[in-house]
Amino acid sequence: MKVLIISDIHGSGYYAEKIKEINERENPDKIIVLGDLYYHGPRNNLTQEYKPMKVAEILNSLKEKLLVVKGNCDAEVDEMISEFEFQDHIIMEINGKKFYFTHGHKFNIEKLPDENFDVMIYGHIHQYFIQEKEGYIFANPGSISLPKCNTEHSYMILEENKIIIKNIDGQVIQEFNY
Ligand SMILES: [Mn+2]
Repeated sequence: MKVLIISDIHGSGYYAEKIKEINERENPDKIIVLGDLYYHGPRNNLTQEYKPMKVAEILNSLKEKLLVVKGNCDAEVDEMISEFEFQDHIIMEINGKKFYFTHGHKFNIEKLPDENFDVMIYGHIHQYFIQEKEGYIFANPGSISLPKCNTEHSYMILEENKIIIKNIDGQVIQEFNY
């Protein structure tokens, strides 16, 4: 199974359009969005071509393969424009490993949930990384639209036994085999 992971769109119509292009180029079986879909939040600047409705339209067009977890900037009213559910977290077996997907403000590399997992994937910090710690793997796709600390606009691919972070042009930034 090939999975595309996107996080922290924060209302950018421009980068939502990029998600459409990435989906066409990568052709994943599933797309998982790790929260913070429509709003910029009080601490962030407006994203490029700030247009929450356009983000919703593009994500709705991908709903057949889309899974979404709720971020700390996502509101109840968002469900009215979204043709998909916002889940607290997602646990899924992918290519033989148990993955725990969450936004990252509640659980992360510093704070583990009660549930068992092999790999935790979360967004929220807007900086990509892949790291092993105490027998677990932790990884973050970064933010597609609002990268922080001079990182690139990025996304993640899970394929076979690989976790791959790519920039929006599809160039590999970091790759990890488990
Ligand atoms: Mn965010």
